[in-house]
Amino acid sequence: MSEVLGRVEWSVATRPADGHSDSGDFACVRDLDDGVLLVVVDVLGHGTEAAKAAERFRDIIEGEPIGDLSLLFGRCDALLRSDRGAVMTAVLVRTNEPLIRYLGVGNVHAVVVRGDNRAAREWLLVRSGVLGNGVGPLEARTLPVRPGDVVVLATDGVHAAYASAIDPLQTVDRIAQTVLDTHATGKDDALVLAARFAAGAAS
Ligand SMILES: [Mn+2]
Repeated sequence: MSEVLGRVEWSVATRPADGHSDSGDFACVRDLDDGVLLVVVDVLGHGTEAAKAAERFRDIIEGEPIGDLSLLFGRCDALLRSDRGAVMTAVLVRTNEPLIRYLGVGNVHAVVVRGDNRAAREWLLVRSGVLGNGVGPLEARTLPVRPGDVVVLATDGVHAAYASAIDPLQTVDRIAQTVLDTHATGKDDALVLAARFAAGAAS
C-alpha cells in the first residue's frame, strides 16, 4: 500500500525472476531533514546470492548520510568494489524546491509523467556503468516538477516500454502494479517504484 513522506506519496510493486523466491532488486525511501530520497537498486544477477548482496547494500543506503547525490554514489561505488556490483537510480525531492535532483548509474530507468498531460513523458538521463566497477566523477541533474506529476522508476526486469502503461491520474499503488503486471519480463527480478509529488511548503 502507498505511503506518504513530506510532499511525496509512493508505492512499490515487485516480483522475483521466474523460478525464484527472492530478489536482488530493492527500493528505499528515506525521510531526510529537508526532503525525501527515492532509491531503486538492481544488484547484478538474481536469486539468493543477489538477494543477500541486496540486503547488505540496503543497509548502506539506509544508513549513509545523504547530502549530495554524487557523494552518495561515490561512496557506494567504493563500498561495492568488495561486493557484488549494482546499478542504481536515486531521486532527491527537497521540500522547498520546484524540481527533483537525480542521478543514475546503469539501467534503472526513470520517467516523469505530467499530471496535467499524460502524453508528456520525460526520461531521466542515466549514465552507463556499474557501481563497484569504478564510475568516476558523477554529477546530479535536475528536472522541474509540479504538483500532480508522477515519477516511475523500474529495474530492467521491466520492459523499457513501460511508460505507456502509466496513467498519472491513478493511485500510485495502481500505477506501480499496472506497470509491473503489464511489463515485467519474468526473465529477471522486476521492481517498480511510483511516486507522486504534492505541493511543497514554498509552492
Ligand atoms: Mn536486473
